[in-house]
Amino acid sequence: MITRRGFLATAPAALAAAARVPPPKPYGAIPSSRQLRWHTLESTAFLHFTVNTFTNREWGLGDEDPNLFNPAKLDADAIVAPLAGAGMRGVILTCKHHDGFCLWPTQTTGHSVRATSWKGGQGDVVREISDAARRHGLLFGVYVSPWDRNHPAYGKPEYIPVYRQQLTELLTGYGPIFEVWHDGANGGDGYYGGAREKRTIDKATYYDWPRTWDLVRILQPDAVIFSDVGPDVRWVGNERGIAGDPCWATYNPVGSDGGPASPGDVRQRESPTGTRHGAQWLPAECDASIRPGWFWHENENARVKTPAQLIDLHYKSVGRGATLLLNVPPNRDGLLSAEDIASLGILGDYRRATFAHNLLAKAKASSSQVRGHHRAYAPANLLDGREDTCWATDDGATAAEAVFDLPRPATFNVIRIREDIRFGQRIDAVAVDVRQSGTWEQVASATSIGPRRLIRLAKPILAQRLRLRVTEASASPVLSELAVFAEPDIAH
Ligand code: FUL
Repeated sequence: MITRRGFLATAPAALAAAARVPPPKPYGAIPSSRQLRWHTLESTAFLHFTVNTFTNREWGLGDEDPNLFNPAKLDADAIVAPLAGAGMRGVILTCKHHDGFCLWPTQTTGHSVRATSWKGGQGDVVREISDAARRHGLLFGVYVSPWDRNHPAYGKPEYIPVYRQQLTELLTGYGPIFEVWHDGANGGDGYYGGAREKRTIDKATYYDWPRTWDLVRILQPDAVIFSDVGPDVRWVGNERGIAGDPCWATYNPVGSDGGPASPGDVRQRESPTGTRHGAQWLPAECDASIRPGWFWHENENARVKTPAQLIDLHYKSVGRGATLLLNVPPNRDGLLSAEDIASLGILGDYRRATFAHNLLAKAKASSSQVRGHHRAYAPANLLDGREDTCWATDDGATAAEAVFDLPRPATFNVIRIREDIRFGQRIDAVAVDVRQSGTWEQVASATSIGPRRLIRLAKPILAQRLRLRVTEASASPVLSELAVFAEPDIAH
């Protein structure tokens, strides 16, 4: 049925239901199933915790007395609960940072919790945090620094099996792991078993990364692997956690000298934006700390990011289609500090209050095109709250529009748009209009969409009729959501 506006009405009867219309062919690189799951997490938390917490350093030298590590009141539930409350869906712990101290009772070195008097040498921080994560519904991930400033063999071939053994222990002893984080910082001064010298490694060859990644695939096939260059998730290229605009999920990493890239050696200027039409699906992860440093320092208690700063960061990371990895470092007691908990609490309140209800959910949707006139591709699918249903056009379309009529006017100031990324990143630009006194007025526009784009308007808008326009696309558009929300006052 063609309506007065020339759009296809999407009432069930108006669209064919019987004959199957094949889905569009995926465009370019597409996400793996492990990446698809990771995209749905949106925000995750980082816990930087080790001897540095007790020495007031950011990078330990590797000569620290393990006994310095004594988080006497460690309470993993008290750490994880505020993260869950803030909307974090996973947590990654620094099981070993550059100083080499292992937070679990590893067999690979004596430089671990076993050498401490904390819990009589019987403690295991990885066990406590991973168990608590599961109790609170969060996935658990591991950061294991390749650079080890304690180990005598670091820089020599004998260290590589040690690193792989450490990974093996972590990936076999602590249940499902959702992400394995390989830091790019590598080589330099260290204690190295007493040698106290500078050891430089060839970043491209020393670790033989492909073999280590194969090991991760065997031990935890569902885990995504993070590094500057993936292979599943890329570093966003800055430690402020800010994604580029645009931020493409596709990427062709290039080394800092223009040659091949490797973890720790990437030309950072392209990391925030990725590469339009890049050969790999390699989405950005935005790591940032709630404090100036990655580790807890008493003198930074007054410099914890405010709720408004965290909310702004949410829009500049999650809102640009990346995943946020927000570091909230435990203190010397083994707890989160009150300042951090307070900011996280308001972030959680804000997220719940803002994103609970799509104000467009009850709108009537119509569109310029529906793929094969089939209801499986109707614009009403944008409103059903599901990421596995879509509005799609016929092949060859590079622009399209959908109109949404609400039963009564609604006020909103946040817009969320998602592509159905199972079909690749197809859209290059969109605009959103509202109908005001008989004319369409553009209120927002964006370039990259991918898994998600959040647009926060400068002021709330009252409207009963909205229009989403795909203004540029490299392949026929396939979208899974349009939602609008009203921010609560907490944000201001
Ligand atoms: C960097 C490290 O050197 C920092 O200490 C921190 O762990 C950060 C997340 O990654 O490369």
